[in-house]
Amino acid sequence: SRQRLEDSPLVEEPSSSSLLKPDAASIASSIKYHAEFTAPFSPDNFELLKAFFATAQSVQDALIINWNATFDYCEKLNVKQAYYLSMEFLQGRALSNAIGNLELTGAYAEALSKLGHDLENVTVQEADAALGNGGLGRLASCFLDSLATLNYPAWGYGLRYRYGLFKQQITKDGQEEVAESWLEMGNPWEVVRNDVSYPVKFYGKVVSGSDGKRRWIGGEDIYAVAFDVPIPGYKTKTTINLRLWSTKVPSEEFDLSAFNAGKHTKANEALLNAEKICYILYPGDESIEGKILRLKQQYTLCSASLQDIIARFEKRSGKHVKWEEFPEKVAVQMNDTHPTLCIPDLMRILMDFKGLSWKEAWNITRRTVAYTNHTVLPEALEKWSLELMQKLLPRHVEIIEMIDEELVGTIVAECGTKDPSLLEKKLKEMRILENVDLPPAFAEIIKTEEDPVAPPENEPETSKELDINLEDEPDDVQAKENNEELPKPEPEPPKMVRMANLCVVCSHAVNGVAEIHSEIVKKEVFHEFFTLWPEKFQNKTNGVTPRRWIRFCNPELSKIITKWIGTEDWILHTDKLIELHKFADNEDLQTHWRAAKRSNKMKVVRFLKEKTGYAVSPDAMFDIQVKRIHEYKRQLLNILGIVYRYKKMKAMNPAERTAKFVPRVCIFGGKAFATYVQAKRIVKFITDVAATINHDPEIGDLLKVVFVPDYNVSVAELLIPASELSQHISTAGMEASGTSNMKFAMNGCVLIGTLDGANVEIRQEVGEDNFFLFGARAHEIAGLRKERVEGKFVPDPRFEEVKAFVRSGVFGPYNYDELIGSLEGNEGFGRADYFLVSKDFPSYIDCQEEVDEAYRDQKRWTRMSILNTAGSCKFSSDRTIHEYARDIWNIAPVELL
Ligand code: GPQ
Repeated sequence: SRQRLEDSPLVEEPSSSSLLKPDAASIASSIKYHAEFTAPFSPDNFELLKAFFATAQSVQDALIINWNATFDYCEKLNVKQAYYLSMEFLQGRALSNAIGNLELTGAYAEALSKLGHDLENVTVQEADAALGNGGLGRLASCFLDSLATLNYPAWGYGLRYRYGLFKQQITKDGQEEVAESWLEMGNPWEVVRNDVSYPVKFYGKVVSGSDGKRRWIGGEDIYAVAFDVPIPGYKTKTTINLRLWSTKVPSEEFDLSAFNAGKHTKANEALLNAEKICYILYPGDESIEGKILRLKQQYTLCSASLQDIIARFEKRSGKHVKWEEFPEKVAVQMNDTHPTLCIPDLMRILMDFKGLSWKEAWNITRRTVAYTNHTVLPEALEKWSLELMQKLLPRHVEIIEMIDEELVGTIVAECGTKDPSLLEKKLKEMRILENVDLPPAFAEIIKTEEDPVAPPENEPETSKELDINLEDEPDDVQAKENNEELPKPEPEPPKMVRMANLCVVCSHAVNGVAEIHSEIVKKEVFHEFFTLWPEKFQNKTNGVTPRRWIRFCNPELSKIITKWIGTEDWILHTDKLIELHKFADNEDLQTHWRAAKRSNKMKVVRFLKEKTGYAVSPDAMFDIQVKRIHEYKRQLLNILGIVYRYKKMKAMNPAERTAKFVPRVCIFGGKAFATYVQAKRIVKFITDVAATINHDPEIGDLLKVVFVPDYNVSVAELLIPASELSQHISTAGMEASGTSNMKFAMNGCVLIGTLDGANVEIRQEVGEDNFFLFGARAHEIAGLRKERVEGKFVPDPRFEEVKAFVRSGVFGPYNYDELIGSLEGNEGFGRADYFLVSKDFPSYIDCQEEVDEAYRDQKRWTRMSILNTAGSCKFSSDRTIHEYARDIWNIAPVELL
């Protein structure tokens, strides 16, 4: 049910001027105005960077008008609103997206040309907003675009990191990281709200007040300040808010007397301490580093966002706040476990400040929050040291302990005590606290012969170690001294808080991000919880916004699609793309389709030349793998496949070679987590293989390998439209979903992949004939690993041949022992090929032969390409967002007219 503006007597007619679209002349004068008055550059030049800022400011004016109107409207209607809490938003550039969504691209191009500038040259001046690591952050950004486009009352909440994801440089040693400072020149898209700021407390202690209420006092207080980024929807006035928090201290904290006494550093201590919380995006892509700063970041996001949400709820409630109605006005979505602290924090605020009972607070919290899981990698399931958390957030730990105790009660009640080992197993798997004694009330009932939890004999005194952590500066010397002095008792297993368990227990909905992933979540990762509460578990297959990922990044293909479908409605209703199906063999369409691809390839040819110096042929097949570098994503399988191909080529004469192989440009891109040594070796190996092959005169254009430095959203927007084959080749069961696979399919790219993540659904939608499938299935993986470890696996001779070839030193003097060794045995560098590269290698290279064969028949290939676009309609984030709104948030669109 759509609530429309005209239904509401409270809202005045919007002024007619805001309904009119500005023409090129008025845009040009607005740009000129901003060039003179607001662009942060001296008046004596109107160069490109200044043109960008002035243009962005003029767009921002329009966005703010719509932002205000959307805000006022939601305020007046007081509808239920969804809040997407995420530690990452990978927004990329905003200018071309904003003018595209406002349908002003043509007018802006004309206005700029009047001022002597070219729109495209201006848009590339913008630095990517890289407040995210990869898929998880980009998903959050696609969701914002869909929420605004579909007129849902929703906001995003995140942190305003001063330094986004590092810039990657490729040198002779592989990857090097350089700090990225996207705010250096200023950010035209944000509005600082100095009046919207909240205190956030750390450390201190909890005491009981005379009223019996718990009070968290002392410690250090910092302030979170709101920076609002307007997010425009496509073809709608709705402009939602991405509220990013920055941290500071109030000016009275500045120690003036210390400064006057010449102690300048001391005077600034508090400020620095607060500000450093938002210095850097934590590079935590699917790995968890137990760092205090990260926990401070997470709590800042949760605490500030909840205070803001609650303040809004109270304001909109008027005089009589009914807390039981909170879940009817507010839905909080936790993007993975990073914002889990909003659970105990909401409980805390409701009980300690709003006077609610435990039971009332619990019911409200449960009905409000929901959790999305994005990974099944065990090392990525967040855990925090209980002790550390106790120091930093003592009141929250009390609440978490209570929730854990109630959970133990539920498990005991459900399972009974007749089968102690079953009960024990369930408790071990499900409890929020790990390696912590059972609450006293249960210790007696469940006492078994071999209680795995040791009784609390002496207080584990690790405060020394803790202090080191808290200070963020490990004092190795001191720690060593300590160790030497102490006798060596069995170390107690560390007490931990399992954030995912806390999320599952307290959320009313838990979802995975692709069908196969959601099944693994139910059957494996949270199996016991699923047995207890099957109704909580859902699937929400990811999606990507067709605005950024087809319409704006691939205008040429978009034009063709619009022409053949007969309308541009597909941008909002991607199911219309299915109509392309019936033209898949049409020669006229095929010709235009191939021409668009070629023109996109030409842009990449120029880009690669500029960035890497390599000249590649646009006539070769563009074969691309771009994503974070991770062993489970198996860039190593891809590059070893290329090495195999190269070795075969070298053994042939030129005529045989050209007859056998389709010319390919194999493109890689992606960042490795700075301390992930194996991932960095993979980058180095790829660049070494590239250097050898690209300089081999015998090979020429038949095979080129390029590692694109500093892969980011903007680079993706360039590469994806030019891609013909794209690789999504993770070990089955390990990639939760993947989202670039969806973008590639939309852009008429054929996928080679395993049955993993969203590949499974993509293959279903585009048709088995239009997807190159290979590799072991998810249910086989455990058995295959066991076989490997037991030494029963016999590798394919072609794999042995490739390894020997690498070891022979063809790719340079660098020692690849660790890299290649990880694919073998169990000793030395041997890691028994945990990701099963050797197992899938033969089926992968066989499959690559099929790819060559298909590509040789360009009609067949173009048909496959068209059918990929036609079959990609399910993967619009509009579909995903409608499902979240309906099944989890229970919110309805409100459209401003
Ligand atoms: N993902 Cl847990 C990330 O990008 N970072 C993370 O920290 C976690 C997950 C990805 C995941 O690997 C992909 O398979 C998904 O498509 C993506 O999240 C969005 O769900």
